[in-house]
Amino acid sequence: MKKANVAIVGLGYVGLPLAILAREKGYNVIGVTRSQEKAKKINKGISPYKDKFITSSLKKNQIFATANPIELKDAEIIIICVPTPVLSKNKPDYRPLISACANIGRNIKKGALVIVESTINPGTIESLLIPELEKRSHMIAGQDFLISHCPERISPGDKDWSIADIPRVVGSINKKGLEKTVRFYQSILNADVKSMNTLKEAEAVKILENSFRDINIAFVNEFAKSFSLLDIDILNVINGASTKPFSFLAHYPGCGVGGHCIPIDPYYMIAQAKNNGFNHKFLSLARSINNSMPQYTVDLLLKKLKTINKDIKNMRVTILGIAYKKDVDDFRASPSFKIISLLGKKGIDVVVYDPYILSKSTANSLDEALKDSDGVIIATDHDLFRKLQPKTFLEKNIKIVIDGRNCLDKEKFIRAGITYVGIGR
Ligand code: SAJ
Repeated sequence: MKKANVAIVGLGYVGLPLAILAREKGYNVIGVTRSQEKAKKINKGISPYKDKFITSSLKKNQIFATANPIELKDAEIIIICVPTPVLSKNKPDYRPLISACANIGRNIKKGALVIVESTINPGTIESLLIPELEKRSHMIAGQDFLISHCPERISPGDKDWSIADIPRVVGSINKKGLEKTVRFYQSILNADVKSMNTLKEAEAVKILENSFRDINIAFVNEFAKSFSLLDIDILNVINGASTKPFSFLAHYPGCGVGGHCIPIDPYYMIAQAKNNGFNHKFLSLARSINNSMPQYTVDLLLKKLKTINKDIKNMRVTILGIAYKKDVDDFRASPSFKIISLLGKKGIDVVVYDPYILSKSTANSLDEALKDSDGVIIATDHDLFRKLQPKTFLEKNIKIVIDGRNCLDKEKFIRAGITYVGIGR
């Protein structure tokens, strides 16, 4: 059976792996991106960002990328994977999504199925996206075109969970849309596809699951602050609690919560609920706890730097890690930036190094980054940093290490005479 023409709108960390997977499964795939340069790279089989899966797969599964939305005209399935960030004051920014819907509306063919993967608030498709699509296409949703929501679930850089293995949920405008959407995902995934009763339920699933993660991280971050005053190592306690085979799910304290999902999605719900007269106190509190972790980490360092008989303005500090999580080159909402800014405000000379994110404003090597440093903060637990040994610091005469990701061997560093401080350990 001829496989449908599938168009993926948005070729970032979500859209590109999906485009490759659909191509792998035999669909004719067009990738639509705003960036001509990104389209050119992808058409040459070059991944626009560092990701081993993408780089190797693009060569085997060539997709056609374009910056011209008119190429959507032959697509039977159009999947929207554009970012849904927040504006200042953490208000949802739906502009990329509205713009994508406008482009789709102008080019969509009758009978097409639109699937939204971007993370959105419950009710957004009905209240915002369908009106935009109908206005631009002069068609009627549910009749002339179908629309569904299948919230993206991707864990960038996660070797254990590739996009094809992660179960999904689907909600749609009607039964026909639901069946068509479920069939499509069943044809590309090796995982279950669960049908939700409504679009809103599908939209709510993602917001709930990511808010769940954010509050759990805040929970352990608060315990980390409290346990550190009792000289209790929270990592050992979490490992102890993890022996409970039910109703405990380990999360880990750190110098902050970054990325394009976890620190963003709760703000979507907070804003939407506020419009409906409900105040998500718990989500807001969790967000403020997680947002306090960069300052908490810097305070740990400043306290130790005071033991050095040197004017703080003549000090140099090394930040190891810019990426928001290990072994990726994605730095969106990374707590590292807040840490760098807080230290800069103290007049401290800050040197940054991240093997995945090299630029003219960062050191080009670990050796260069550690030179003449008075103290180090590990802000990302890249494998390279997890393997660091005390001697690497001692040979540079660095005696203060703040482990913002609790990824080093604490006892070994303390035995080597290094002042080691973790987050809650
Ligand atoms: N973090 C902690 N403590 C934790 C876990 C994470 O401080 O216990 C921090 C990380 O350092 C990072 C941020 O939170 O800065 C986000 O980490 P993440 O592992 O949640 O990474 P993401 O943003 O790639 O999350 C994705 C999400 N997937 C989708 O939104 C579809 C999330 O729902 C997944 O739970 C997560 O991957 C995952 O499980 O890996």
